[in-house]
Amino acid sequence: MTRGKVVALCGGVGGARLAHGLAQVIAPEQLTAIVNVGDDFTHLGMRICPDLDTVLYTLAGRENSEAGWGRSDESWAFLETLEQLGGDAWFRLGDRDTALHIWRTERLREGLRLTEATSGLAAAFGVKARLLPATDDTIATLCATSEGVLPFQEYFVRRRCEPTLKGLTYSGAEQAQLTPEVRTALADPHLSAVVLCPSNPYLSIEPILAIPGMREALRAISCPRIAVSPIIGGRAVKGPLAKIMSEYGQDVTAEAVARHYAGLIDLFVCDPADADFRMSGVALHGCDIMMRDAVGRGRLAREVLSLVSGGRG
Ligand code: FO1
Repeated sequence: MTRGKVVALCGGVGGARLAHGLAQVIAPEQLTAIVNVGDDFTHLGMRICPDLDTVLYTLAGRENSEAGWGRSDESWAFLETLEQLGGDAWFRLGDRDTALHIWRTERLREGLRLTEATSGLAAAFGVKARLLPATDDTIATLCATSEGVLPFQEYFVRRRCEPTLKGLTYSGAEQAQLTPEVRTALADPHLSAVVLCPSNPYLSIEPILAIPGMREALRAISCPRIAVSPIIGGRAVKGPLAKIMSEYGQDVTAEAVARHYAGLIDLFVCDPADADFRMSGVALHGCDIMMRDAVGRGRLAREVLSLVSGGRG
């Protein structure tokens, strides 16, 4: 197994699960997760960072694995009371999760960067892998839908992705800066692999790639850059990806995802049944990419990193 550094670009559930798998097969200190912030929003006066929190809880083994978000050992007295008061309860915030949002909001208000607040949370949860927001600046994914432009969480949670999606913009991405920690991680001389995790390419990975300098940084990397398909046999493993891709006019195929990453990857890992295409500069690797449990996460991570020892591509 590689002794070098591994950087994982991840978003929600799929990304968190593969990051968890990677942290099982290499030393957590070798792993850096660069996480999407386009889903973040301020709600009920709290700064909420769903993808950072999903990766944090999953790496800490504290995730709510049924829901795919939030944490285990949760209670709901806060939200029940808020609902009784007629407050906004559509975004399900558990009591313990809410304490994390309040703690983070206070740190940000005191002037800490999101990177620093996230590092404090990782330490509090005993997470040794490095957890980095892609930027400390604000990016807000906006969804142009048949019902007008909706902020991401309004589309995704409140409206349950029902409106037809016509377009996505990553508001603030052009002005956002990669953090020094992200630049350092991508330029690390001991970097042995970059993994684009099986998150939604449009919702979770694109808001990272849209930050100026990110694509150039990926292109300058000489170690293998490996993407894992979030689609198996024309069906998204999780979430609304299939719906989004078809509304986006894309084929709902692993091939369409691979082509979305053209120029940024050397290897594409997908189900053997989906490895029926050719793409110049990209080597396909067919294997079972379903992560059904913690063992499955480790197995896929081992499979992905086994491609690294073979060198690039
Ligand atoms: N997703 C939902 O579908 N419903 C929820 O009520 C919900 C609450 C929630 C609370 C905290 C958190 O960190 C995430 C939460 N999510 C919820 C997930 C989140 O909206 C999305 O899964 C991600 O933004 C997409 O990657």
